[in-house]
Amino acid sequence: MTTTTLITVAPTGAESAKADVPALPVTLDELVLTAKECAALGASVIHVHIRDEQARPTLDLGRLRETVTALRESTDLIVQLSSGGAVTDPEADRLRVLDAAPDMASCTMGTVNFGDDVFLNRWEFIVDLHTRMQERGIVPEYEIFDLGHLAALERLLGKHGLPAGGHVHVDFVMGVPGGMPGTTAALVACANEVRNLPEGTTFSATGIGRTAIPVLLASLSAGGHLRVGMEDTVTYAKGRPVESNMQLVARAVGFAQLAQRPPMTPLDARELLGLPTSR
Ligand code: KMH
Ligand code: ZN
Repeated sequence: MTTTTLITVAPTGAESAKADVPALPVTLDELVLTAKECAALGASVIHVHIRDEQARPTLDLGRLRETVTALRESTDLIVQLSSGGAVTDPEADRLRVLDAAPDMASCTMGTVNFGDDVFLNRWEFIVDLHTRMQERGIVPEYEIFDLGHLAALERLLGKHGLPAGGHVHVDFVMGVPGGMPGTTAALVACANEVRNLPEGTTFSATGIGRTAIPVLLASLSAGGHLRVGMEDTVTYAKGRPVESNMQLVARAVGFAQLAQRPPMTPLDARELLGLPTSR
């Protein structure tokens, strides 16, 4: 079992409105400040969704480029852009995210009901994302919302080869209404399925809403890594809104230390994920 923990912060997402969640970082300045704070606590990867002037989700390429540059200038975090965007984003815009040349991008491994919406990820689209990332040296994080998405990943790698860098890393996104539940049993089922993927495949996990803590504990005990942040959780405890992403990262770091698997440095995370060790 790995002796350290890769901690990813997902600070913003595309689902919460700033009006409902005032602590959500939506401007570039807010995002950079959050990134610095979370890096200081022990995060090594940042999963990024951006917002426009009105704080609405956007995949505007100019803003994405500016965001990648600003995060690189101010932190040594691994910058992972979301190619998932919002459920309303067209495929062409989601593919264009790669033009912002991040270190990593997400790649969701199948369609899933997403609350009252559908998060559409057609097979051809997944293949397109995967192969474009291979060509450009962008390392994917394969997002797994359901057990079948792992079977789809096995098929993808079998037909189209390993990702850039040669290492496979997946993230279990658990507890989305319409996806797999955020339970220990579901996490163990996924961890078992990971054994069918290339040797050395690593996983992180995040639990949406109230599944955050059970998923975090289950992932640590199963040898997995952690993703936390206000994209996934806006309530810290019953009746207590999250005050900042720092609060969630600090909690994850605390649990990781209790598990005697302290946070991984960004440099170690780069080595683990198959990224170049310098930019
Ligand atoms: N916002 C969700 C529809 C990703 O970032 O790749 C998709 C999502 C996954 O958050
Ligand atoms: Zn996301």
